[in-house]
Amino acid sequence: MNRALGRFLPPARTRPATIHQAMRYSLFAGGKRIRPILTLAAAEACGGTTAGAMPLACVVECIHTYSLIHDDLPAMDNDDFRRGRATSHKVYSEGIAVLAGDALLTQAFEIVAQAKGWPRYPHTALIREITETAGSLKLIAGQVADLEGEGENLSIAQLRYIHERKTSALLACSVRLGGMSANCTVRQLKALTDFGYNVGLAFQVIDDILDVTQTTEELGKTAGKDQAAAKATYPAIVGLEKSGKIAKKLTDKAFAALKPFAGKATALEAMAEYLLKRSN
Ligand code: GRG
Repeated sequence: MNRALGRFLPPARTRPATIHQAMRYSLFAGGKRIRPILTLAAAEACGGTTAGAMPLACVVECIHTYSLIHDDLPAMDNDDFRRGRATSHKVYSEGIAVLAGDALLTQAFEIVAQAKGWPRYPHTALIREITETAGSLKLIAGQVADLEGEGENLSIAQLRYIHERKTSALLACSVRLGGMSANCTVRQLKALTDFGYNVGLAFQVIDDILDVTQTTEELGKTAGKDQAAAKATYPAIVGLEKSGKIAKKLTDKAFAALKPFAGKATALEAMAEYLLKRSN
């Protein structure tokens, strides 16, 4: 994964070196690579190959890293610590951090252009999938609702709206792109969508639990931020125990979605289990 990402990005010394170093600084900071692994696992479930899925796996990691860099900016979540190191704007400057995020998002589309394209999923379908996910109806919609929800008493339905967009959309897109790289059938794509949707929701519930129960060192990002920012979360609304049960129920739904793969989605199953039990 790291080798592939390294090959797609301009070398660190390419002029202007600051921006290429900043892109690499955040991309190779030690993220868990959950989304690209989901892409590779989904490709495997649909009979595809790692080599075929790798460009699209790199695409989702570039988009994810861009969103983290921008989310950490003072104008957004204002965080100094991410992936176990100082955030991009702390090391480089706010201007360079904005540009590093922009450059990673743009890089994602260059990588799509280098991907093969498949009979059922030509480049137009891939680009549409990615723009719908990263655009103002999903990822950005989630971030807007998250910002506007700070300090508000949100209902569970409003919280679900945020989680579906800011978190679940990119996880669903990650598995869908994996399926597309294997030229998957409509039925397989539907199963992957259901899996990604539920595993994505579970992921955010667990993330909110970990924000309360883990330390900054364990997380590699600042712990206790949700309470400090008066953010609505499942633990804040229904408590830690019930939040754990909700995450388990969503994971069960994700497992159920894999039925059509008849035992061929073992890597996706392993990921769903890991995401439920993770500690960072
Ligand atoms: C477009 C600025 C902008 C934001 C879009 C995705 C997003 C909205 C903001 C990112 C911050 C955030 C709290 C997202 C929710 C998903 C989440 C918990 C991300 C952290 O993902 P991990 O744990 O991180 O997979 P690593 O560092 O391991 O890759």
